[in-house]
Amino acid sequence: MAKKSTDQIGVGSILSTVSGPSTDDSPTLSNGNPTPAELLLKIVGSNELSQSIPNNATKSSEYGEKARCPFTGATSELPSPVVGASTITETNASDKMGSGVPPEGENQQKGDLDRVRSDSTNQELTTNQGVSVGDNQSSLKIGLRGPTAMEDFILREKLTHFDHERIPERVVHARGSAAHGYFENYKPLSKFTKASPFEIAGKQTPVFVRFSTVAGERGSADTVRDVRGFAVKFYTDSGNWDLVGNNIPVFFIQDAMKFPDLVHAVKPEPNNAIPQASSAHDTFWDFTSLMPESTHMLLWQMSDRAIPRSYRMMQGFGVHTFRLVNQKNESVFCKFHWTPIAGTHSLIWDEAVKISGADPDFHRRDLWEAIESGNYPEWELGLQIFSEDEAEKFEFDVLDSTKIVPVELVPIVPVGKLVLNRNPDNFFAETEQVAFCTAHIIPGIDFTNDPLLQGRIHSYLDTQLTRLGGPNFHEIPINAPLKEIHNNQRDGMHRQNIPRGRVAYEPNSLAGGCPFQAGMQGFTSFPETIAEDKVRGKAEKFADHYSQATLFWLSQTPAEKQHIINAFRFELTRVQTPAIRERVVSLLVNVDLVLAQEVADGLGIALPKAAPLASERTFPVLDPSPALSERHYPGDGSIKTKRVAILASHGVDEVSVNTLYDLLLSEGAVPRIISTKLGKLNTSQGGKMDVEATFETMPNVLFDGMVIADGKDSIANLALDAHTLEFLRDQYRHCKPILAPQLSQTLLGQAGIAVTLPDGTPDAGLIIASKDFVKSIQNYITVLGQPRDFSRETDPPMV
Ligand code: HDE
Repeated sequence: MAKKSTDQIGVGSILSTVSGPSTDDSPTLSNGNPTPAELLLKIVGSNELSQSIPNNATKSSEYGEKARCPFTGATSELPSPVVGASTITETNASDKMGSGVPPEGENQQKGDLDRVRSDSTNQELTTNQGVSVGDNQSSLKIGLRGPTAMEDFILREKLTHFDHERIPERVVHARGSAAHGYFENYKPLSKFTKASPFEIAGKQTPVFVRFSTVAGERGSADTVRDVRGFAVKFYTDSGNWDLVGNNIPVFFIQDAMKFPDLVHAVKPEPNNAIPQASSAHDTFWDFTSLMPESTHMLLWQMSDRAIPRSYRMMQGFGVHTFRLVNQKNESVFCKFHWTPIAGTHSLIWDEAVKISGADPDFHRRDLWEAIESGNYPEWELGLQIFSEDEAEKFEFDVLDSTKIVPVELVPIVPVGKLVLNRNPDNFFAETEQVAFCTAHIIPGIDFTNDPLLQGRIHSYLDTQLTRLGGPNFHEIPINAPLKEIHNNQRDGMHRQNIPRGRVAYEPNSLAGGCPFQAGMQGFTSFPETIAEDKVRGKAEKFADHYSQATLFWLSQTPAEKQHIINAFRFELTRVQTPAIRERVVSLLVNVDLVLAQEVADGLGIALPKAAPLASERTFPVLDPSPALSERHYPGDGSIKTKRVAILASHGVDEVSVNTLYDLLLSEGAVPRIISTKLGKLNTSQGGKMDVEATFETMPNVLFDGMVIADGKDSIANLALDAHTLEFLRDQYRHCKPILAPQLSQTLLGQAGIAVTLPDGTPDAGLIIASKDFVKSIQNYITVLGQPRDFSRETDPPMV
């Protein structure tokens, strides 16, 4: 190598960003040379680093058999931190730039929500640029009565921001409510999965859970008849895992290709945008009656499952068959089940309709209030685990989302519990901006070839691009994983992360090969063997459209069956086209003749012929499965969070009400004194009692139970307000427990309420207080803690 005339030759190249010296010899900086030493270090170091990776050593592993076990990317240590810097000026610190300390190997954007929570206590009002606002009352005008000045940047900023406050709502599941909490694992599941939440006994993984209705718009009522979404985001230490399920274990369709059709059919009709949040219209039933695979789901949707009492009281299901994969890369199939500790409870249709008017936020409020009051909702997670060989032998296809795996075939193994213990700070920032995605899985969980699931893997990420405005929605704090993000994805709308260095590709030598691929430590797809033709179609077993619908029907209690009949009658009566009604009943003929006949009678039509079957094969009729009835999950008998109305007026007996109130409160219920208007009631003892809510603001449907307060005058006064009778009638009709004093029997009679059931047997839910009032209350509390007893029901209702 020729000797350079001066050691400083080459410094010019260091000072320039174009071209460089033709040799590896680094120049030396002599005293007085103004070139920063770091720049030399960076340039020289980069060359050294690049030399240390002379070629792509692992390239050959991408091919053939070797590709089955992805390699860990080759890396090389940086000779000095400055080599990885974007700029040597990074150490020039400021309040804005931060400390100037290189965040080597770290993504500081990670972490909990503390980094973005804000509070304005004792703070001045500012603009979005942080400028203190002197006057937030008036715009800047030319004279007190003059026009507004264009230069009023404060007004303009405020209005502009306001003008853009809305984002598109979710295409489906627009209406929802969410809460934070954790999942706690019972014991290691390493035999089946390496998924980190299931690694260790007692391990807690933070979660954010959003419940939703499907069809309604963002402002629609909570208690409509609909499927409920049950979406869980696990912030695991190996990245985010989203289990985006429903409260019904099956779905309407078998293939993602039909999802837009289904949703267009159920959403408000496109010509007049009617009806809101309801399947009771022609297009929904037109579509489903032509899609016999939806029959099973339709039975669930017409059952009480579609009008839950509370988000806290519904099951959740992953719906699809998923895979679990263990460290040895062995895989089993799996179905996910969430079972509420409070039991599975529903509303009655008449009640649900009235709640929609009385409190459209019924479920949102219920979830919020339960968490605020420390009654943290809990579910147990259970898994049905089975092998591919077992699945092959089932009469149905486990890749068909219109089918369940009966628990009689594969039992549910409890693996952990979910607890929701924290309400969000801000609805928009958290509940609205959370982006669930079925493609968010972690090592240990994998997909199956369920064609519905396969389509979802695409759709959830795609939809966020419109809804959240670009590909960086993962940076929105509620969506950001707790695990650090390191990749070469760059730019896009609303980018917040500031990646350090000049390298945004892989392989590279200039960043020492980083970030490097994780190889077998990272996510690897289960190597399922598939050798098939490319074809549009479905497997033969998918053509069984009715046997599980029949199974569901036969597994219901008589009252549940009646509710299903009534729901079909209601929905189809709202349908205007007789041919559609008839076609729906023709599907039901294939499910059960009693069901079909009852629905046909309800519609005033003759029983149509059965809809043609899609397959010649005969599918087995399965024995009823009690686990499919809601009554199988009565809950723990507690009355925690149950709302109890105590109807009172002037002349109320203060002593018995105090006893009642205290006992209910001590059991965790929420008693409220209800009367005609707010204010104080004169008690029969000469005291005063506060009214807490009125008949108008909290009508009967908002309570789980009611008590008529004792006191002769109070009862007489209540009888003068027709709301009382309405209250009583609906509580009775909706099969809710009533505690009534001896003196109120005339009032009960006025409301048309008999003390015995329609069949003449005693009514366990109507407790006439005995002399031992405490015992009566205790009886009442026991009944209130049970699922509703439907024995009062008649069709049509007599009260
Ligand atoms: Fe969804 N679904 N879905 N879905 N889904 C969405 O994603 C979609 C399906 C479910 O609280 C959307 O972020 C397709 C089954 C829940 O934010 C969208 C198909 C199940 C939520 C979408 C299905 C669900 C959604 C709308 C058939 C139960 C709310 C906004 C291939 C297992 C999540 C969004 C939340 C939301 C697409 C079928 C549950 C458009 C294409 C089956 C709980 O991406």
